[in-house]
Amino acid sequence: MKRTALPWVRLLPAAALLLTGCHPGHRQSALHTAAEASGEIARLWWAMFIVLTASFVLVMALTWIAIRRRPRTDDSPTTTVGWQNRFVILGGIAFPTAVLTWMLLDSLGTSRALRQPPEGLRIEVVGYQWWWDVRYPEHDLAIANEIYLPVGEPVVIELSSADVIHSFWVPNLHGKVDMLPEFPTRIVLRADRPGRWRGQCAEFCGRQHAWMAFEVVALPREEFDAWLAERAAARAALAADTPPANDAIARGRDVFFRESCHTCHPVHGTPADSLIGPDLTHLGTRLTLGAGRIANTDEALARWIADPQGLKPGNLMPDTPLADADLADLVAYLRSLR
Ligand code: HEC
Ligand SMILES: [Cu+2]
Repeated sequence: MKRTALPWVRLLPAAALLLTGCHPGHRQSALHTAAEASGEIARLWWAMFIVLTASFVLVMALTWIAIRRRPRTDDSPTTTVGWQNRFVILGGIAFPTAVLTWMLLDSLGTSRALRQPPEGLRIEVVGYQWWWDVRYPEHDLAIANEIYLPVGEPVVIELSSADVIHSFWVPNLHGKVDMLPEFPTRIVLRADRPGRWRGQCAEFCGRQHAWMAFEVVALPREEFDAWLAERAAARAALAADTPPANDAIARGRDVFFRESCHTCHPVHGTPADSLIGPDLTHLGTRLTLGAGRIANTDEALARWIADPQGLKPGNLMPDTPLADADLADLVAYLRSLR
């Protein structure tokens, strides 16, 4: 039989697919860890990867040898000899038992190491199709699709869902935890260093599951406190009904109420308080729009308001056709909410 030249070439498409996981930023990777918990998980992963790869290579080598052996002739003896029995007992029973027992014990040990007392800053995260409501109850603060936390301190994230089952996952910091409609769960995160990572819903939850992402930003304590203080000052200004900085913003606020945006989106200090969509009180500081769909810029925001269904088909915000001037004013208003 003629051998195909370079059979390895056929493996290239598969290798290329695998390589798509090698994003240079490693902002969403369980192997580029920035916390003790994710470090434990990565260690277990590597240990299993190495031991199981070695077992796989060994089994394949033995299979290869068996295939290549000269076939028995009919009159060869069929009784097994001592060394063959020992080989089956060691290789077929003792070795797999040892490997599986080690895997079980190491996994249990890792789970234990991941258990943390629920002490520290409290943050509530509620999953919605297809975005994340994020609240700091001790600071009367509500944002969406991003979580700011202080470096080096445990942060207790209390998880639940407003509709279907979602799953909270920031691979650089920790494992996955399900978010269930009527049964609160929690996870304790502790980032070892400042940074920005990407989280992702890890439980298929409907059409836009893939665009149910969020950002985690870990700041040194002083910067985190400054971030909280800036948000509190912005809310105080809204609550005091401070006049808008310019006419466009004032007109934009009117558009917001005229176009019924307030029937779904809360804004602090205004009559808008129904939580069907994300809280927009601090929208101007948001890193992304649409749970990671696009970066938050003036142009992107205008695009989102005019055509959320084009950007994220099936999401629960309707398209709102607006005159150009109204749209520009509305963008000015929303971007002024810092
Ligand atoms: C029927 C309820 C509803 C109405 C009305 C509505 N929205 Fe939304 N809006 C949503 C939902 C739900 C989302 C989240 C979509 C997603 O990411 O899956 C959203 C997302 C957004 C976002 C992105 C927020 C973020 O943090 O990513 C902005 C900005 C926004 N809406 C502005 C508006 C404006 C301005 C109006 C009025 C023209 C409006 N919305 C009307 C439900 C609504
Ligand atoms: Cu989800």
